[in-house]
Amino acid sequence: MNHKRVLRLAVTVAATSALAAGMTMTLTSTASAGTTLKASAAEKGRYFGAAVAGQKLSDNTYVTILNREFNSVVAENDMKWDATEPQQGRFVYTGGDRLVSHAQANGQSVRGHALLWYQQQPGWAQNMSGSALRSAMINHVTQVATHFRGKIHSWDVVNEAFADGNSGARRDSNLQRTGNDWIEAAFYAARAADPGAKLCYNDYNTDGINAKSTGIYNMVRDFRSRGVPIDCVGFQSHLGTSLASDYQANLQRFADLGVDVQITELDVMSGGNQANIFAGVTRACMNVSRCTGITTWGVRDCDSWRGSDNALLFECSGNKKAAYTSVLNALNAGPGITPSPTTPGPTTPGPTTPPPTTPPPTTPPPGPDGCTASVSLNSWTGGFVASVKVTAGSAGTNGWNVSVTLPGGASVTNTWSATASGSTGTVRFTNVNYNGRLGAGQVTEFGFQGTGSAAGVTPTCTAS
Ligand code: 9MR
Repeated sequence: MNHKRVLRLAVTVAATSALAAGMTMTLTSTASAGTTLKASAAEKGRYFGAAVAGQKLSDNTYVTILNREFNSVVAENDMKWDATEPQQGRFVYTGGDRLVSHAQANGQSVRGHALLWYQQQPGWAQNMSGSALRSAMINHVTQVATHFRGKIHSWDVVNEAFADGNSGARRDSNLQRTGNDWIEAAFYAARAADPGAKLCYNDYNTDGINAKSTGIYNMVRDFRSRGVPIDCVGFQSHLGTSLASDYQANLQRFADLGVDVQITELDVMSGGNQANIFAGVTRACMNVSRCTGITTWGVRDCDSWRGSDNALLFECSGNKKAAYTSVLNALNAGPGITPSPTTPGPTTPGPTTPPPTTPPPTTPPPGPDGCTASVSLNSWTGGFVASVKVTAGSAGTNGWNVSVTLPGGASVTNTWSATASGSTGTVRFTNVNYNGRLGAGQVTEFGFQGTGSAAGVTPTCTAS
């Protein structure tokens, strides 16, 4: 993304310190006793995290602060598509695994960032389009989420898919051009690969109620109403010299949709307001019971992608800044929460497919009655999205196919987590390589989108 750099305000250190000191006095009477960011956040049922650049893990000053202050980490770059699949089908997990090991050794949870993004794609993906890109992208989500299965607290499944400005629309990208349903297809694939991870949509310039955040809000509301497995929304919060007055109200309206919210990439332009803005963001999170954690995008000013903005909580020397104190005080003053389970969407829960690397223990024999299928439709004038649930019978499946006979005039335009043969009349959907093998009674889901009407369709499942 291209953030506009705002001119840094010249403000004396004394003025910044005075602000922080004032805040300390106001809040001490109600403050709890946490003395590190992670302890104070944990007392209130939240995490406090930092983005970690792999090469910094050999810097002692950096690692000392990271382990003392933060109980969550996210890879600044190491889990992105260009890092994890530099050539199609060749997966590299060195950087991501190193961060996960560091986190496990130091009691930190891990955010995954980011399965799909229009930036930092490997060259081969940048050059792809259409159904080839759609399969490659779903395979990427499946493979990476499967590799890190059980180790990730929350995944940024899709990053920065909405346009800046007043349109409230999706951003144009090669991913978007594979069909508007690419985001939900990614969430279904991520859920199937790692059912235990919270699945988030993440974006920037969403720091208040504006056209972009409203576009995202409408997507999340739609996903929740149709049972698309989304659990959380990340607000990056790369901030300038002011904080929108409706920052908290914006978090709250998303939380009211039944998703968790998280501040995922916080950094703030230095200057007179820095400490206040950091505190304002922290207070907003504390005041929203579904705001489960805050991550700063780096540790020290000199670790930040924002270079001379001095946008973080620690000086390069490791000293705590006034902004650090203001965040700590806001954490200590805030109300606590007991993290609640994600409210399931009102329609279908997420699919519970076992990961592709774990086949059922025995090879089930084929049988004509080996599976059943049911469909849930979301229809509008002229189109529909169908979510199909496949349930294996008592013998399990090696593979499956589902036939659907569409009414005249209806046509399939997109399919995810299955391969379609035909697009009109009787359309046959066959499992893809990672969801064909199901143990007895196990369930997987696939979906398709179409034009026309699919009212009344009855899917028939055959196991192989
Ligand atoms: O901090 C990251 C920087 O090291 C990379 O060069 C850059 C590549 O585009 O991405 C930065 O992180 C971005 C994050 O992945 C998504 N939101 C915006 C972040 C800052 O650009």
